[in-house]
Amino acid sequence: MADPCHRIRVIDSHTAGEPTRLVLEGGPDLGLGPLAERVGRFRSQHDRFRSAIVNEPRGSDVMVGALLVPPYRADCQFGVIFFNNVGCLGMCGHGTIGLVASLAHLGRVTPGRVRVDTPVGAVEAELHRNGEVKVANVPSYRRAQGVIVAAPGLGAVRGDVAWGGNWFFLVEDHDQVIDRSRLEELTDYAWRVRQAVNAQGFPEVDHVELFAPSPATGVHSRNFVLCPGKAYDRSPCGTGTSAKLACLAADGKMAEGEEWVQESIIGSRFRGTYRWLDRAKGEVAPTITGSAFVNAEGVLLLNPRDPFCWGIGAADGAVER
Ligand code: PYC
Repeated sequence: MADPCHRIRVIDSHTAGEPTRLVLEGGPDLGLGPLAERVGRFRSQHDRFRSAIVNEPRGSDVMVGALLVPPYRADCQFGVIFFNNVGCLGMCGHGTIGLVASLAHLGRVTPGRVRVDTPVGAVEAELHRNGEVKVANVPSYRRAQGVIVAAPGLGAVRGDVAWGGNWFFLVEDHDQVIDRSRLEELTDYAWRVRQAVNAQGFPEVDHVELFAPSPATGVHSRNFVLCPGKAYDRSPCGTGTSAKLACLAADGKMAEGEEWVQESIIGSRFRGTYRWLDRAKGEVAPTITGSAFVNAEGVLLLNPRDPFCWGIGAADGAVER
């Protein structure tokens, strides 16, 4: 009997604890236009594919997918579309580090620079000989400072709205203890804050970041980052750290070229720097440095007879080829 399964070649990695599943072969054909257009097609025509890759039973809420595609920008060597359990991401810092580590594992990149096209702009990654990856992220900026929202059950919460490749609401001023033993409480708090931010004029904000000092020497801050699908980021979040750097720069709290060590809720770390692109607009060019480790190479099978072929909760139907 002919094998009815559609096969998808993937490579899994984690960056500072946060997983990335890179789709190498078997993904949908999205054409060759700009990635901002291709991600639109991915969203509207291939959402079941997204769900099949990252959702249960093959994945989990925390899994971030990365679809490797040909770049559109002539100066890029690779293109990528990032996605999670509920939709697509603009950029993904931990995912880009995972992408480069995975490509290095496959022998497709060597130490040095590589440019990657994404739906929100080109990023440049530098693979170091020790395996670390430094990502020069898209221009980042603060859109609104000291926004006060009335979060259900919490009262007034103040934070900044900033872009780092995704939209963030960054909260420093809160009564939460940022500790791994409090994941449920932190998730509940951040989710309520997100609801209020969305309801009060910032519908595009889908990530909430809570900050606190870290007890660790040499670490500037610890964060808890709640992602759009209610999973928390195990890494310090590359795009979230970029948004943080933009706020620090705008507040004059960190100098150009200085290093910021951002710790995640599980204790993993990214190092960040920035340089000014446009002081008047508050626009900075952030860099994020971290490490990723490949932990699986595999082939996913999409079996049309499997009632959960497209992931639990996804629409069922024929396998897309
Ligand atoms: O590292 O940018 C990031 C990221 C976004 C969502 C999860 N990780």
